[in-house]
Amino acid sequence: MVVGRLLEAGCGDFVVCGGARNAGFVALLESAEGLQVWRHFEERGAAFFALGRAKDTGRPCAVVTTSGTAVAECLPAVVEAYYSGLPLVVLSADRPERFLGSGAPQVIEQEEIFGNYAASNLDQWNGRKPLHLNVSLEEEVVDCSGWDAEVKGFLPEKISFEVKSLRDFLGDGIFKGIIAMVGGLEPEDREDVFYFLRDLGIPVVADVNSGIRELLQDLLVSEKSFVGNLPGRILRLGEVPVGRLWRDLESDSSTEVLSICRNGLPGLARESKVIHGNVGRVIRGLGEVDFIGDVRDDFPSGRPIFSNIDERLESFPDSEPGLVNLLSVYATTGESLFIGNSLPIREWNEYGQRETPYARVFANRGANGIDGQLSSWLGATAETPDSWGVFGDLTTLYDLAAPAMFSQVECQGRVIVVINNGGGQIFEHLPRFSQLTKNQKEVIVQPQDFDLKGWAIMWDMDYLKIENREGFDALEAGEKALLVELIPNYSETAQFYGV
Ligand SMILES: Cc1ncc(C[n+]2csc(CCOP(=O)(O)OP(=O)(O)O)c2C)c(N)n1
Repeated sequence: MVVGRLLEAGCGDFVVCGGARNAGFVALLESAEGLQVWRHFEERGAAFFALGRAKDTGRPCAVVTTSGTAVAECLPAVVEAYYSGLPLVVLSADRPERFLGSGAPQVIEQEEIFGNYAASNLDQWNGRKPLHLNVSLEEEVVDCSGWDAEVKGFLPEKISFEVKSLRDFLGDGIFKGIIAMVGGLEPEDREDVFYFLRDLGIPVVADVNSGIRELLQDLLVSEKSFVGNLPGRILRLGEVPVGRLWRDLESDSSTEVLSICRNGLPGLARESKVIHGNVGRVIRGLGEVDFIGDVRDDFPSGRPIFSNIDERLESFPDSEPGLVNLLSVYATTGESLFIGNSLPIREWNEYGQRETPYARVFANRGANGIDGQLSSWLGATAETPDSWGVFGDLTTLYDLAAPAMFSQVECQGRVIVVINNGGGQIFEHLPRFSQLTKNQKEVIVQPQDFDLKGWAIMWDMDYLKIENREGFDALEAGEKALLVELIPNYSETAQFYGV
């Protein structure tokens, strides 16, 4: 029986969506003890929630759907899981084979619907990408009596990797002209990466979702130090870095790049090298490196750029970067932090505080979507009190039903911050944006002026609107989730960015 086989593969976490075709699965899962079963009414959010569970636990989590478009709703989360190398499972109920191609209600081509993005054979699944199990079922009552659910350990296939290219890349131990760029890291890789970089002593551009940005203090440089002055070699560790510098590498192939990452993808369309493996294991595999020479004389000190940023933050405290900076200080009090895509993660990297590490940090950087962000956050922090999530306004509008999970997840001290800057303001930063017509700009930015208070009432959240620095004084999380609508001062933001 397929559910039993999933338990053997280490999957004990299920997000079950309603439907008649999958009623047998529902009955079975609801009757079992020792399983973690969540309920949701919409599959897109449920699949992202399951993705978040897999991020949190490092183990597979399955979303269970009925037949028809319900299965198709899981595609965005499956794609995200694929690029993040996460074991998201879709268990879909299908109508019996004789219905295929008939056009009968809720009958679609479900087999292999996720194409390359998901494995479909449990026996050959390596536990490092999504898995889709599609099961034809009659609508029948399932007898669950005497079922003893036992979840086994999760043993993803070990990726074998080589470290020679890393050794060659580091060369003779004089690390002149090398910098490290650290993208999102799995929690288990963080310690190895931190000590490795500290020993190497090379400059580091680190994203907040690396989880070690604030620990690297002395080595940390702003990526702006490299504008028009690209380093000779870049060692990328973890997910694809968020900032501009990585994108600039695309058009300049004089910088040699070596990536060490879990999905084995270069993250660049031009020539570069990749080691496919768990970053921590690859680094450990390198063993001792002879550290000779001193890189400091070549060190592009980040200090002038950081102090220039700090000055501007002080001059424009109610600008979007100013408020994000203050928010980043408040968020250190939380047990976990999820940072949404678009400007939130970029602004946090550039303007977030750099002194105090966050207990746990998450982001969805596999495919950089703005969809399913709140659901992923709730899944990743379902059991964590004092969880902070920070999202853009369009990102939030995309996932308005996510709080349907509030009744099942930990809400004590939960703070959801929506940076409501009236649309997709990231596009204002595009180089060509100013040349567009007013209409073209509106189509791209999708300006909106919704007041999110109504949304807070709908899902029974506490609500606080913050429009300036002083507004933070009233920020106090309680038993219920707190929605903070953060509204940056438009003209200060424009001045901050020198527009
Ligand atoms: C699913 C999806 N659709 C579209 C995009 C393209 N996109 C990137 S950022 C963005 C706007 C995000 O707006 P908002 O959430 O308000 O954040 P802000 O840019 O203001 O920080 C869009 C539409 C995407 N990344 N993912």
